[in-house]
Amino acid sequence: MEVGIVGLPTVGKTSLLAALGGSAAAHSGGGGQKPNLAVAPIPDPRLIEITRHIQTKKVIPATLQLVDVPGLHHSGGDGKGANAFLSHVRQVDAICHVVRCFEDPMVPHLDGTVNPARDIDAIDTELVLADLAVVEPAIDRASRAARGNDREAKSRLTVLEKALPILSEGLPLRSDKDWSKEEMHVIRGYGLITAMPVLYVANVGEDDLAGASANAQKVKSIAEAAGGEFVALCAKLEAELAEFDEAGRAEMLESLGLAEPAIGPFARTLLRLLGLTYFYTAGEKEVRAWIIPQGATAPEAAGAIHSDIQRGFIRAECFSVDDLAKHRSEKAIREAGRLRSEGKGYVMQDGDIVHFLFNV
Ligand SMILES: Nc1nc2c(ncn2[C@@H]2O[C@H](COP(=O)(O)OP(=O)(O)O)[C@@H](O)[C@H]2O)c(=O)[nH]1
Ligand SMILES: [Mg+2]
Repeated sequence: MEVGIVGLPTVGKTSLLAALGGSAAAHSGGGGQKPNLAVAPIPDPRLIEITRHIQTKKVIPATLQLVDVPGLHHSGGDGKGANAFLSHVRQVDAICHVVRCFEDPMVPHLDGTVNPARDIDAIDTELVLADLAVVEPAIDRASRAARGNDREAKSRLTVLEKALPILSEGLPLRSDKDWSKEEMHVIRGYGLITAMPVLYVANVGEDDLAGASANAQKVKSIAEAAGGEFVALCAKLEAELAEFDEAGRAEMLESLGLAEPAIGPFARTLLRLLGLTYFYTAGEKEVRAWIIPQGATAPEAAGAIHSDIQRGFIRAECFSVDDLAKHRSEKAIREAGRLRSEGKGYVMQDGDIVHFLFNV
């Protein structure tokens, strides 16, 4: 799962990347002119539960890939300034829009004051312009190709011509809820950012960790109106937390009254936004978490591991993490009649632990 982080300069994007991806990410940047990358393991209590009962050599959590896009700011209207940076987020699964809510005289805001609604509008405008800068020339190309009776170009053109008036009105493509699956496929092919699901992050001060301030609540209501998700966190504090060892982190979390580092709620919210869910494989060699779309069938889940396993799928032997917690071993699960044998049509359930039987 890949996420592109956008927002105005100095709102806390790099701090967030460092917080979520661990301290190593914090120092990979420099000047804020190049995109920073981080891979964040997603904490998962169920992985811990599984390894309490199944001895293994290696535990592999699912990961979140983060790309931090620097320097988005009023480009002067043509979207081209933003475009150079945004090329790095055209293939991500979701956008994380960081909004400054914290007050700090040591970190002057580019526009003088902290104003979430104004900032969100500025970035949204940049993103719409950046998509327009893709759609307009694409329409020219597609219409030329369509004249040559290229069927595929014709259907692309139809989608682009539906997108153009939305963007021309200054609206994100996701504001139209009626895109079909085929249309979304075309849109994804062009990497149009305003069609991607969006998670708004209110970067709050240390005195507002719950996100109760007027500023944070403003972000929340904008997120809801846009059909997006919302998380409040303090990026600076989280980045500091990431520097601690486990014991220090636990102590600091407790003193702050926080249940867990922000990567937990951040990742869970993203999974919900994207309609994703987990399954697990568990054996002597490794215990591993996999992310799949909700509603994926057993062969589709197998395909997340390897296309060969999907192609040669015979059946899936499944039990749930809850079964394992209750019966404590695979043998006991089998004896209790809780080991299921599922076929091609089986729809994966969140928290299934699976052995795939296949034939290539
Ligand atoms: N007080 C406070 N400062 C923050 C917070 N988040 C980031 N900062 C500071 O704001 C400055 C800019 O942050 P940075 O992450 O580099 O912003 P970026 O330009 O969006 O990548 C840095 O000095 C951070 O320490 C926060 O939640 N509270
Ligand atoms: Mg930065």
